[in-house]
Amino acid sequence: MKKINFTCCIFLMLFLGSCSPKKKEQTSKLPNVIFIYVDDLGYGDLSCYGATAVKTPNVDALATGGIQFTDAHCTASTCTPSRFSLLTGSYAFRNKAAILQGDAPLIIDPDKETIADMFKNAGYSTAVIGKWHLGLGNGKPDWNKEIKPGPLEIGFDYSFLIPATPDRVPTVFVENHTVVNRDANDPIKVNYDKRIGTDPIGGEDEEILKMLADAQHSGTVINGISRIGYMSGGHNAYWKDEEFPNVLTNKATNFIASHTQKPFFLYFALPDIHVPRAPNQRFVGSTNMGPRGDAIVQMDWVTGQIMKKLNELKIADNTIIVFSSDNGPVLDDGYADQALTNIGNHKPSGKFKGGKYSAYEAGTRVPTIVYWPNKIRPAKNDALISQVDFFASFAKLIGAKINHKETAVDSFDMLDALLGKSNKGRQYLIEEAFTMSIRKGNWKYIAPKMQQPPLWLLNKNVDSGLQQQPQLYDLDKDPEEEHNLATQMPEKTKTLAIELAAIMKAPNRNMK
Ligand code: NG6
Ligand code: CA
Repeated sequence: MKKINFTCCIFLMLFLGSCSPKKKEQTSKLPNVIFIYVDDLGYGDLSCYGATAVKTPNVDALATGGIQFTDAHCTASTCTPSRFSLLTGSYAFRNKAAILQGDAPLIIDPDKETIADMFKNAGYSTAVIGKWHLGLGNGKPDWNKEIKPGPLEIGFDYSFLIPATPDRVPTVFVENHTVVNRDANDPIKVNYDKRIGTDPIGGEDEEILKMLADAQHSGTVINGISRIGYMSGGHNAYWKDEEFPNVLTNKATNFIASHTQKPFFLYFALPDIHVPRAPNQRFVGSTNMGPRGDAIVQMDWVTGQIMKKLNELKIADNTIIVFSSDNGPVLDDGYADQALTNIGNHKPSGKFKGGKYSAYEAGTRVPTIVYWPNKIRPAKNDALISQVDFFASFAKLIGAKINHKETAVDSFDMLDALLGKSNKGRQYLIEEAFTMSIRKGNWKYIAPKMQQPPLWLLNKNVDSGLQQQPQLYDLDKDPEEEHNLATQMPEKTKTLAIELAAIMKAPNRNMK
């Protein structure tokens, strides 16, 4: 049973009234909430976070008009766990959520309340548009029939999905329970173990490929790009990667435009700047960094289109935008797309170490902006914030009550920090990679290796931060995590190891 109580309107009117006395006429309505969730965008990838090799004017406008966080984190340095935490308010390691294949089952229990349920129960229309990667159905779904459970069973009224990642089959959109443009005469089959069908695969004929790929990405070739996994059939349903910005932006702006009467929650999960990076022609060449840089510009354009639509509809003042990323940056993620060779002076991780897959700071410290025009005073904020807290924080905002014994067990109310009324964040924050880390103020402890990373990662030029020894860093003095103080400061190391173990063992509401 999904239990929800809420005392929304009276609370909200009082709350909003206190935020902005001049705008009382708009406060009778709960604010719309949009999460713009970018894929693999690093701390240093936006001009508002210091990038100069790429210009991101639309996201920069959110930053200068909103709260720009300097120490906000997704929960993990890969996608599935971070998304799991964002939607459930609980850490993914409790559910052993790891990167999923495209035919994995839904990993969120439909009986558990999600952030989408929370909004829906408070009267919101809810939608997810874009990259899902949390599994669909009960495993190996039949893509030619109704596919469920999925987002509609966990609180979303509408969904339009890239089912897993753009580099994984099936390369088709799923709208609500159905593959878009499915064709009974050309049934879709998906297989992650062996080649199926007669379509070409990577490594056979370079001529047909838009870019070369590594062995894992050399499955079925679709739209000139070889993918992870094999599929046959569904030719009418194939997406065109270059059209993602148009297709997804249209879906998002249509959803917004048709929900102006009632508050809405839109989880807009962009496939940029994940591989395969195949930006639309109009963004090609807009940076000197090749497709990865151009994909950042494309992502910025998409963000601008959302803003444009909100302004056109005159609902921008009643809409909160949360902009962030699901994990840190990666250059080579399987395709030869010039990301490494054309990087020049650009620093995707900013001044931090690591990136996607890594236990170091840039694995989870990601650009994070909260924008609510005329309601919050623009500022930078250095509070320690985790995306796992969005659930409890937005519950507070809209007056929804959470029973933390079973719902959003790791989520704390950080609303004051998110709205820039305070710069007090968490005392403790967990970072998940192939090991676990804990932040406490300026201190960071990285536990010795807990999992064997996949072979392909070991062969890559990625420092995943895994060591046999504990690591301790003072991020105030050493934000680059170069000087391991664990041997020098055994007591501090031990205390943090014990505190990490305590949070990992069970949710601890006293360790905020
Ligand atoms: C990895 C893929 C990588 C990417 C990642 C998921 C290989 C060698 N690499 O397994 O390309 O798809 O999974 O990225 O297969 S994420 O952002 O969705 O977590
Ligand atoms: Ca990602």
